[in-house]
Amino acid sequence: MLSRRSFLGTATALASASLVSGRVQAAGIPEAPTMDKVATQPPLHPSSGPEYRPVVTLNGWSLPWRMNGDWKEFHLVAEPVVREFAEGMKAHLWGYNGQTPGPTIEAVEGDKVRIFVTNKLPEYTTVHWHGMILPSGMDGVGGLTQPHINPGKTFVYEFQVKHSGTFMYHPHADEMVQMAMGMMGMFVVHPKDPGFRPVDRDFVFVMSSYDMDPGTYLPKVTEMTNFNMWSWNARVFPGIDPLPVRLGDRVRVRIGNLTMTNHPIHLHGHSFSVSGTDGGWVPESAQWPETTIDVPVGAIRAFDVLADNPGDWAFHCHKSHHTMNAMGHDLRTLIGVSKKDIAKAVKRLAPDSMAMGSTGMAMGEMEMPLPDNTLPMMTGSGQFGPIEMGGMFTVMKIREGLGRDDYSDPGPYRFPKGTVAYEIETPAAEPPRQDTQPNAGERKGAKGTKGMKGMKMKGA
Ligand SMILES: [Cu+2]
Repeated sequence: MLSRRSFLGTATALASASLVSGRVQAAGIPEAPTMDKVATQPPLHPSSGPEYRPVVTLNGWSLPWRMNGDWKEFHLVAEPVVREFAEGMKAHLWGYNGQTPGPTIEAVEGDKVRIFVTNKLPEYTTVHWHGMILPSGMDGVGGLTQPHINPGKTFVYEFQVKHSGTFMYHPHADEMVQMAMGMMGMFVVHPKDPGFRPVDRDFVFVMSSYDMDPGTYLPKVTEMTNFNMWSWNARVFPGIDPLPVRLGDRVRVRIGNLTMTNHPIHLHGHSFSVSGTDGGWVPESAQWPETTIDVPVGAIRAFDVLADNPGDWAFHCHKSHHTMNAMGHDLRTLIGVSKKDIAKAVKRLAPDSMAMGSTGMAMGEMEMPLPDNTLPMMTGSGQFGPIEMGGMFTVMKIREGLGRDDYSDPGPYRFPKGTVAYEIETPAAEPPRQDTQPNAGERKGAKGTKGMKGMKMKGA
């Protein structure tokens, strides 16, 4: 039973707390929406508070909120989730509100946000608001700026978002494990002035990496460098949705990096400018043209591009191992090695086995038999054949006449007649060799040509 003194003490503490921060009591916890679809969800237009043009999270969604006085209230639930990287492979991870990454939080410069965080993980956690300028006690560093959020408990973060830009959230508690398990999300703060660098389409995603042996369901959380699943919003090609864009749209792409290495992200067919980082907006006078932007670890890069070139444009990490899936790792290079005899012997022991690599690794239409719950190292097909990609790869599809908020896949590009690279009948002349005898070039050249053709291994 409360004594009069402790009641008064509590009441005074509550009154002063509410004066300082507008602190709410447990009765007022807003509901926590969840998402079970892996497809990119349509933009969440604001139903209250200031107007803005919302972002679209690649293979993700934005978290709905409620207004409580002049506070925007969100509710994140940290919990175990199952995430499908692409059809055929699921991972048992940790995330927020049903998914990893967690939903994108959107607010407007000047908003007062109150974010409830409920912990349904088997260990304690916190949430750090990466890049946000806020009071130290709201920074979410377990032990340093707050007590940890124990399993079953709910904490409240309250702060005013003072700067527009692109930020992230992730735990600052058992960080190595929790981030390796997928605990992360993006936080976008829109400018108060809707006329500040407006765009027609605004995409956002966070990059994460995992080390998962083929056939397993859990990432190795102590891995430091040797990852084999390179994901955008915990999806890998061909599981990453395309970015549909209307011809002539001004497009922004915001990319966070919570992997353990940098990623040079490359867009084909366009020149873009880097418009922002997690530190804020890059002044226009300081921007320069790029086609690849390196996104460092623990950082965000946003670029703006005018989509003035119609077509299907590859959009990917330029580290070629990052556009491969798990099966592409720890293999010997066997180009030039004849494996005919050994292949026969191995086939007797393992009839599903396939000797490959003697001429390169292009597999054409062939698919190798796989263990359960893994993905081919390179896969996917387009209108002209195999795309042979995995990991951090998708396509920006620029088309005439898409609806303003239409993010459905417009299908393969219909190339205007005469605009696609084509084969000619006449064989090219042999290049002169400087280090061979007059007639040796003929012999070696003929062999070389055959070898190059063999690289494709079609029907081999
Ligand atoms: Cu990469």
